[in-house]
Parts: sequence; structure tokens; C-alpha cells
Amino acid sequence: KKRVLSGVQPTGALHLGNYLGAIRQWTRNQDQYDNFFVVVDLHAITVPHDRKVLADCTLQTVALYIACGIDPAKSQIFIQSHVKAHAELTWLLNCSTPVGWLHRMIQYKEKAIKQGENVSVGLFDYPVLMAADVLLYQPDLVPVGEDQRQHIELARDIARRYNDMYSKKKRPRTFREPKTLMQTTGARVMSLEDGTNKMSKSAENDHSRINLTDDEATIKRKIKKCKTDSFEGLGFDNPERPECNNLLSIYQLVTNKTKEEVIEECQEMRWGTFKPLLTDALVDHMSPIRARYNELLEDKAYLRSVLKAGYERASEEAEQTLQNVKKDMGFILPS
Ligand code: AQP
Repeated sequence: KKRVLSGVQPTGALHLGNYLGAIRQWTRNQDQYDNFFVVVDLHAITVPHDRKVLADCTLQTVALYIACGIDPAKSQIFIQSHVKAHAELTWLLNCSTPVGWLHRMIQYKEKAIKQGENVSVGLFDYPVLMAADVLLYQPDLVPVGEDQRQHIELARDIARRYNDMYSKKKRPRTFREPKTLMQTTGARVMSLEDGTNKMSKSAENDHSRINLTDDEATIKRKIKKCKTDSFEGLGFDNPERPECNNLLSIYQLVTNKTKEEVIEECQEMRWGTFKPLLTDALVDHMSPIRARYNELLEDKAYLRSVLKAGYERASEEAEQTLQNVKKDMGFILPS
């Protein structure tokens, strides 16, 4: 079986972008793949954080994975900080990764600008930690949204460089170079207040996103207020209408219709007709997820048992890779 690995940061409520761009992909083909889904809490502290929020968000993210359809019987769900190998491999990879590679990372530049002088070494090193997350498990595929493409490419570069330096003659080499798995529609869900910015957890205005935990009234209010335009009719792919393209794409994704079906159905519509349609489609799609999420949050013992099983399998895999790396690099292992 091919192996799949991916994760989300517990930095706030997950939104439609995280779901349509990443998590929904993970739920598909769970039978076909050997799946590892991690909540990357070590990443969440690369920006200023609140300790209570971190703990709550971490467990909520686990509950949302399951509520969205990740089946613990078919997929490993675990917390990054539980598996110590993530932090350890990061250090080892830090020492073979050129600093210039990190200076090119777009996400770092964007987030660093927002933080000014307080930007941490951790934020700069984020992509190496992410490379460690991935490479420890030897996945074939990493399903992510468009914004993470550059980081996965970097993880491949880090793997190749490491293999060339330390495991050139070994077969198989120490690290497998994973491929990015990305959807054609949904890889970049945009903000509801500006169709040229991606939907994001960290955006200040909660009305810029639909959270997976939003209730019916909130979804209704957010869609009612979201930015539109004054063109006639509705259509995809008009560069002058980023909001229209985004809202139609969301509609297409949550109804599982084809683009052609959506064009046929909506091209003559006005916003006043389309918005309630979109609201209903979102509510229909998301209500079962929210209901299951609320149930799961009441059953912390179950969540903990899922995490324990995930941790056991994940740490076994990760430890194996870490030992190989240490041997490659010339460390003496404890006897
Ligand atoms: N708007 C988006 N459209 C499609 N996919 C998206 N993802 C994030 N935003 C969108 C995908 O969700 C997965 C988890 O993302 P993350 O939480 O690890 O980090 P992020 O990409 O930085 O997401 P956010 O929500 O924008 O968080 P903040 O605001 O904290 O930076 C990834 O696969 C990502 O591609």
C-alpha cells in the first residue's frame, strides 16, 4: 500500500479551506492507502500562542479529523509533540539544510512581516520541522492545499541533499522523496472578504472564513455579508471576479457537482438567488460534521484512546527512521 501523511496546525478553528483543500482529500481513499494524520502542535508555537488555546485546539482538531471522516480504524491519528523524533530529526536536518533555502520560503516572508521584530527562530525553521514530519514516515504522497506546495518541494530537496550526503550507496536510501497530492478545485479556497487572499485561520475577521464549527445561523450571516460584485450573471475563471469564482467553486465542491452543472444552474442567477442556495448547500454538507464533532468532544476518553493507538504506531515508524539517520551520520547509538 502507498503511504499518505499530512497534518494541520492547531492554531484555531479549522475552516472550509483546511477541509476542502486538505482534510476531505485525506478521507478519500483511506482504504487504498496506509494513512498517517498528525496534529502539528509544535508548528503552532512558531507564532505567539496562548497555552490554554493550544491545548483546547489540539483536542478539537483531533475531534474534527474524525468528524470529517478520518476513520481511526483505517488511519493513524496522533499529536506531533508526542513523538519526540520530530524535534530530534529537525535538528539533524537543520545541520544539512542551507540557510538560503529557508530565506526563499514565501510563508515565512508573509508571516514574518506581520510580526516584525518578534519573529522567532522557530518560524524561520518551520519548513525544516515540516520536512522532518514528513520524512520520518517515508510517505509516498502528501495531500495538502496549494499554500503548502513550496514546503513539500523543500522537503523533497532536503531529502535528496541528505541522501546524497549520507546514504548515497544505500538501497533503499534513508529518505523517500514524497510527492504532493493536490486537488484541481479546492486547493486554494479564498477569503470571503477578499477573493485574492486565501481563507486563513489567522485572519483577524472571523467573517472572512467559514469555520467547521460554525452553526447554521453563523454560516447564513457570513454568506449574507460576504463580498460579491455587480456584474451580470455568475461565472467561473473571470480574473476580474475572484469572489465569484471562489463562491461558485465552494458551491461546486460541497454539492459534488461538476463545473458544467454549476455553470448551467447558476450562470443566469443574481447574488440574491445564489447566496441562499450556497448557504443551504453549506449547511447541508457541514451540519453532520458539526454534530459529530460536538458528540466527540464529549467523549475525551475515546479521543485519548485514538491518540494512544496513533502514537504507538507513529513512534515505531518514526524511531526506525531516526535510528537510520543517526547511524548514517556517525552517531554512537545507546547500547
Ligand atoms: N485557504 C485554503 N485553501 C485550501 N487549502 C488550505 N489549507 C490552508 N488554508 C487553505 C490547507 O490546510 C492544511 C492545513 O493548514 P495549516 O493549518 O497547517 O496551515 P496554513 O496553511 O497556514 O493554514 P491557515 O488556516 O491559513 O492557518 P494560519 O492562518 O495559522 O496560517 C494544509 O494542507 C493547507 O495547505
